Amino acid sequence: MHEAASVDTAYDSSSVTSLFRPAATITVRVFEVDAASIFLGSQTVAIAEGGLSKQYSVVLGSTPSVDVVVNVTVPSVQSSEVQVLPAEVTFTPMNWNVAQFFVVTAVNDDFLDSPVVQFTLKHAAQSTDLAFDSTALGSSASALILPSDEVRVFLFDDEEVYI
Ligand SMILES: [Ca+2]
Ligand SMILES: [Ca+2]
Repeated sequence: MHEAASVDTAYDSSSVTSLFRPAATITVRVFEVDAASIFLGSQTVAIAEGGLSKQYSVVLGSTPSVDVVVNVTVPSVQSSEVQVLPAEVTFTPMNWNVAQFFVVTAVNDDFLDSPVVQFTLKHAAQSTDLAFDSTALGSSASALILPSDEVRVFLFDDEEVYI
């Protein structure tokens, strides 16, 4: 009885209304589905020693909230065979839909490496807008850079083949 009386006292007190204050309501947070995307304009590039440079475009598919840096990585074993400039391009919330370009040039050495060498340029993006950050996306990063984060390079040698 004593305990019941105590409960009754609580229900009869002025604190009753405080139990149903707006603080007891549920807060619902809706996260916008961000269709962040980055498009590369080519999947393959063919270059030759002594030949012209080739370029391919990169552009964002949606507006980032802050700057996005897209970089390109040349395989280390090919770093003396090919030059890709610039190493990175920066998109801002203002110029995100204006294409920028990576320029690929074969280094004209005096050695016969192989009649044609194939390798892959890898691309990644960094931003504090995490929807545009390859590292932050982890396994979902493959959906960020489209149609693929790789550009295949065919590098033709111009040295004579002596038999
Ligand atoms: Ca050469
Ligand atoms: Ca060569």
